This record gives sequence, C-alpha cells and structure tokens, in this order.
Amino acid sequence: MTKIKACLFDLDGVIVDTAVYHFQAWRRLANELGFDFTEHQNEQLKGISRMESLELILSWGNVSLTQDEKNDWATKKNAWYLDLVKLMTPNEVLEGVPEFLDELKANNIKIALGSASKNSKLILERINMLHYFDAIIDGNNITKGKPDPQVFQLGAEATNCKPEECVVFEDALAGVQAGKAGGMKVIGVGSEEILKEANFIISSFKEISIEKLRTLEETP
Ligand code: B16
Ligand code: MG
Repeated sequence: MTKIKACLFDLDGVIVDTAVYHFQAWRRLANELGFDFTEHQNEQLKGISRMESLELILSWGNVSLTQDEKNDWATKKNAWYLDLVKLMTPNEVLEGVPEFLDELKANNIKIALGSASKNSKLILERINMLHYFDAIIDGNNITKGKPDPQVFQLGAEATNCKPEECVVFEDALAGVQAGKAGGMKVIGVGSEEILKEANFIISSFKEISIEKLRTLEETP
C-alpha cells in the first residue's frame, strides 16, 4: 500500500473554466484572419500549449504565416485573453474545489499545480486560490507539453513526493496520459467517454472526498 502524499491539479477545466475565455480570444484571432471555428473544434485546444493551439487554428483556416507573424498573433491573442482574465472573480472557481482543497490541507496532503498555461499565477490570484498551492508548475517551467509527463514529474519533485504517492486531477485526455506516463494515479474530471484511461472519473469535485481518494492507495 502506498500512501497518497500529494495531489497535482490541472488548471483549465479542473480548478476553473478558462476555456471559454481562450475560445473568445482565439475566435477573435481567427475572425481577424478571415475565418471562424466552432466550439466543438475548440475542444481540441484544451490542455495543449499556446503555440500548438495557434498551429491547429491556422490549419483550420488554411492560413500560412511566417514564424514572426505567428509570434505576433500569439502575443495579440494572449493580450485579448488577459483582458478577459482580469475580469475573472472567485465565483468562477468550479464547484466543490475549495472544500476539497481544504480537506487536503487538513490531512497534510501537498497541493501542486500542473498546467500548460503561462498565465496560471495570474489566474489563481484572480480567483483567490493561489494560497492553496505548495508548488506551481506551469507553461513557464516546462519544455515538453502533455502527454509528456514532465509537468507532473516536476510537481512531484517540488512537493518531495514519489510519483506513486501522487494523484493527478485532469480534464483532458493528454493530461490523463501524462499522469499515467509519469507513474501517478489519475482522477479524470469530466466525461467518461474521453477520460476512460483514468483510475476513476468524477463529473465534479462534489463527488470526491478524502475517503474516496484513499481508496486509490489500495490500487496497484
Ligand atoms: P496560455 P491547462 C491550458 O491550460 C489550456 O487548456 C489550453 O487551452 C491553453 O492553450 C494552455 O493552457 C496554454 O495557456 O496561453 O495561458 O499559456 O488545462 O493545462 O491548465
Ligand atoms: Mg485542462
């Protein structure tokens, strides 16, 4: 039996739904370049980096740009996105998250962030959640994106825990795969269909408790 000592949380789709703001800002970029894309296509952008997202969107619009132009558009998109982030409030934290993090703290379980975003600290500040985190690993610290396990491996190291002592919470398939590849237990947050590789799936944090988390200690 391995005791769980740390929980590693993805940000977008797990702590807060910033995907809606990414969608608005990316859509503005597409529209300025003369095309549009759907909310369904936006699903593919969840969990992947800013530049990977841009490449995918440009391919949908059949637009080719030089590297400098890509960098300029990515900078513009981020500025539009940050204008929306600055308006975020603590009311946007997803249901049940603060209560569960309080429970983890009360049980001396470490809390770390494992996000692809380069804006994670600002977002956590806006929603008043920064104080919960013992470590923040995000797009500023990593060289390889999910499904590579690097972001979660760094989270485990930062909390002084072995991978098997960590549980990852993820809403994207690439993130579930990253946690699994890192040798961690993974709880999927969202749909059964997309996240079936996870150890188990919750549809919201109202469905998780310290007792349920502890059941993972018995799983090989
Ligand atoms: P930024 P996560 C990811 O966050 C988002 O899901 C993804 O859509 C975004 O492209 C990525 O962060 C990078 O974000 O442009 O803010 O650096 O799910 O890994 O918390
Ligand atoms: Mg996510």
